[in-house]
Amino acid sequence: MADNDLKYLEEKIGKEGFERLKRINNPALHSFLAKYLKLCNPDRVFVCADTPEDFEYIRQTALKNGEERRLATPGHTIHFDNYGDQGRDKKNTGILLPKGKKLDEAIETKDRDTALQDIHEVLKDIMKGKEAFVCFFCLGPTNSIFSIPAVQLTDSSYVAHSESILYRPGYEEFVKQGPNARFFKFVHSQGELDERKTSKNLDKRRIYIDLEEDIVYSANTQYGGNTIGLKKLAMRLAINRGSKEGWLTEHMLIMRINGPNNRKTYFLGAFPSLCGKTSTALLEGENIVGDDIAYLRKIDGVVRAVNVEKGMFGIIQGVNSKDDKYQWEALHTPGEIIFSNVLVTPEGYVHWIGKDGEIPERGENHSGEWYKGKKDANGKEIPVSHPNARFTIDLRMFRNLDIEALHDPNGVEVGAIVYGGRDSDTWVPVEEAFDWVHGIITKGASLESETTAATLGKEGVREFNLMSNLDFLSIPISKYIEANLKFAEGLKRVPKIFGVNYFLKDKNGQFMNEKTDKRVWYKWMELRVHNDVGAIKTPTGLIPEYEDLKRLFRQVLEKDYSFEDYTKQFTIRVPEHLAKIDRIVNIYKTKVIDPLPIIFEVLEEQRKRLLEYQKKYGDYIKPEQLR
Ligand code: SPV
Ligand code: MN
Repeated sequence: MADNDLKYLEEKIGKEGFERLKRINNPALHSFLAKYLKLCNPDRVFVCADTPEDFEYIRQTALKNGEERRLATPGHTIHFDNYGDQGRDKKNTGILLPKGKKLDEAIETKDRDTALQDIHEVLKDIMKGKEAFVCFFCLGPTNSIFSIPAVQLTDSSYVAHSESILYRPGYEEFVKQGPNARFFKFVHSQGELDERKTSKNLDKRRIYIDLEEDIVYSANTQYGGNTIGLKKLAMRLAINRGSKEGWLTEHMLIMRINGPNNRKTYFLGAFPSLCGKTSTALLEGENIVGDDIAYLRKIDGVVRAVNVEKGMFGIIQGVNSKDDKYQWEALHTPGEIIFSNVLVTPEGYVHWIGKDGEIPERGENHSGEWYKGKKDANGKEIPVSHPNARFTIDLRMFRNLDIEALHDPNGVEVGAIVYGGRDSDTWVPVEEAFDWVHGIITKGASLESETTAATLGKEGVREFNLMSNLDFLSIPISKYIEANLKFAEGLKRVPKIFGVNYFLKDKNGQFMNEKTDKRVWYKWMELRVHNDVGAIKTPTGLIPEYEDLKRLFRQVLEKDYSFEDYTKQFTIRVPEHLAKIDRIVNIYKTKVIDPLPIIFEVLEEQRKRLLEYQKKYGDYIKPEQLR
């Protein structure tokens, strides 16, 4: 069998590429590649061994075949996805479930046998006439307990290019690990393309995750969230693997908050898409380590985390020179950046929703030729860029990258974990949980968010999204929560847990905070991690004292923070909290298989506290009433 695979690969790939594969002593890898090259049947195969020439070849191919086009700024390119392929396709993304296994209803699944047959039919000869790329990456730092090698087979030079920006090269890691590599595998084809070089057969879009073989299949789509195998597709495989081995895969940013006297405290943050995650990771005055996915392990009694990636697939909507200094600067620097689904002007510059300056009169965007006032087939005005338009960039292009932390094989010690969603009316801007269990249950496992453009479907609907990880779960919800709860057992230092809310609105529907206010919340949390400031106990957690915030607003933002603003923002909204508990309890009772009793216990304790306080202080409790 192994000999046959090698023989086939040699014939199909040619000498140079084959020699590269042979250097990796791993029959399972060879047999995987032989199987899927046979099935997809490309005309040519390029094997990437991570030399500078290899990466240049991928970049040039993306330009040559029109998946990307050059922009005016050197190194910048534009890629378009099909108008109907602008976000993660939840409906067609599924975990393959063998007969007899069950997952919660909120997790999209497909019958494994049927789906495998289906995807093999879809993939048959799908790469005919095309070139395939075989690329090797390492999830997490190389040479580390966190490292997971991964191989990508794709016929999209855009996908291969994006991954070379986003992930650490992994060819040498494969060579080093040889037969011991327990690697993830990704097969992707963009399928037939239209004249704009976007995937045409969206009706045959498939994203299937097979946990049994650690393979993800993706076909007839280009949007990064559906195709960049190492991102959200690998995340499902990693959640499954981690759950068996006692470590966690989280949809979390990693950042360094700089405390007093050069103290460095590392934070993790979980936010659903389009809820300020990237702008938090790039907070002015602090340092980014990662903006999307983290692996967490317990090492020597503390929680340590790594960024799975080395680049960013960031949302560009709303990025402006005032609120997003580092992003603004990086996006205007020559260097390797792939913009996707933004407007390109005839001069080769880009524009997006919420960018500084005038909206250009015309150009080309995700809808094709675009002019101000253009409407779609349903008469809806098409904005200058898609709300989920993105940019792909190496983190090195950010001035505030903590590069040592990024590549530390041992990761960083986690001081705090922050959960936040798009919540117009319930949570205060920042609140500390009483302890780990209270935080995991009332913050993480109770996370809700009003929907955004990052997934296809209606916007603005409040949805349950525990730990902002629901879309990526590959194990039962209860098992996932249990793994989170247990994670703190036996630790000598337990990270603090906080909830934040950047989206609180007043009665008139206006946001109550400026975007930059979050800089203050993080400085406050940093001080709390080290017990440097006090806090006010409320029925739902611990909130800041006015004097501390007032001082921090002055120090960080040079702003006066009024007692009136503080009171409005930090008023405990009892009826909204009670309604939230009702919603969450109902979800766990009706939608979750075998819910953990501790969830109800902790939520009921919180309800009891809220009712007691309500009796004493009324529906809306001002912080000063609790001091
Ligand atoms: C997100 O939507 O959470 C992202 C982008 O980070 S995607 O790759 O689409 O998941
Ligand atoms: Mn994400």
